[in-house]
Amino acid sequence: MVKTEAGKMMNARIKGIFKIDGITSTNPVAVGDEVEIEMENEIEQTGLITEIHQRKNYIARATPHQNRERHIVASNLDQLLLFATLKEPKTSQGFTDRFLVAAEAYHVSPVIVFNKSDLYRKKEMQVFEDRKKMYNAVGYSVLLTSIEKGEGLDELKDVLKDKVTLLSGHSGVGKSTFINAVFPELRLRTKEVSGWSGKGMHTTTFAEMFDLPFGGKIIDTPGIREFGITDINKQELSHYFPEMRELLNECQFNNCIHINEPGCAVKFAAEHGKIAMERYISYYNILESINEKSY
Ligand SMILES: Nc1nc2c(ncn2[C@@H]2O[C@H](COP(=O)(O)OP(=O)(O)OP(=O)(O)O)[C@@H](O)[C@H]2O)c(=O)[nH]1
Ligand SMILES: [Mg+2]
Ligand SMILES: [Zn+2]
Repeated sequence: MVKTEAGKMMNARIKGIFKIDGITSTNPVAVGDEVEIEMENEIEQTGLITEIHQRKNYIARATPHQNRERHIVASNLDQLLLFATLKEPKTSQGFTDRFLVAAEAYHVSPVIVFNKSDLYRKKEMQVFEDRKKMYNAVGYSVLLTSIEKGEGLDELKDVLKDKVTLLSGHSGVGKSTFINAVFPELRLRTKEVSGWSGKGMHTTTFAEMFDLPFGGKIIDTPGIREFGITDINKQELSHYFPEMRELLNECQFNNCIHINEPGCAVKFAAEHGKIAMERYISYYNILESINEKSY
């Protein structure tokens, strides 16, 4: 579906093979792309995509089954809004950190939103406070919302104003519910509360971009279970942890991957509480998951 400069929505198809930036992906055209179209069928008002403009940036992830394939999640973004929840469902810190690494690697600034605060008891509030403190120290904004109760919504709208935002996170965290709260008239499909099982089917099945009434655009996406890192090698991973990035010059070896090397400033910082141990563990887990063979 494309939107013309005149604001008209129309169905369009792609003809031929497109290779953008010399990369192959499972989806040649992604939400957020700017394209040239020709009218293909006047009666049915359908178009033909003839050209995809150079992307300012994009976010890509490994497709779950085929590690070599990559999927462009969206393109031409200003920021990434990661929806997380600490209950129904639980978003792990490891998942959050993978997303943050992708945001850093593709130069899209991230904001973390903890939603469903109405379900948090003392224990979850403590986890929220700890994560907020940890991520703020790294330089990331962290918001707390209850879309259900309308709490934190105004603050969130301020973050979105006049920007192109990709909304992502696990299935069931409330992404579409949030968009419905901004545009009641859209009536996007969201999961029934009674049907909530903690797992199961995705409610949103394709990515879609909406113009925000107060300026800016937002892209709703289907929930994902895991964010498969792609395009990043072991050597550069620590560049995408801002708190590690600033220490890299202090490691004894310039090819240090911060695990067992002597004179490692990053490991020293983690052991002495200057870098959160939880972040260092995420770093380690991501490092282990990177398949060097593909480089
Ligand atoms: N208690 C509570 N429930 C919420 C809140 N926000 C959303 N929900 C509920 O969470 C469920 C899932 O919401 P969706 O908006 O469908 O989740 P989604 O992130 O779009 O999920 P996918 O489309 O599958 O990726 C729905 O039953 C919502 O009503 C909240 O702040 N508090
Ligand atoms: Mg949804
Ligand atoms: Zn090191």
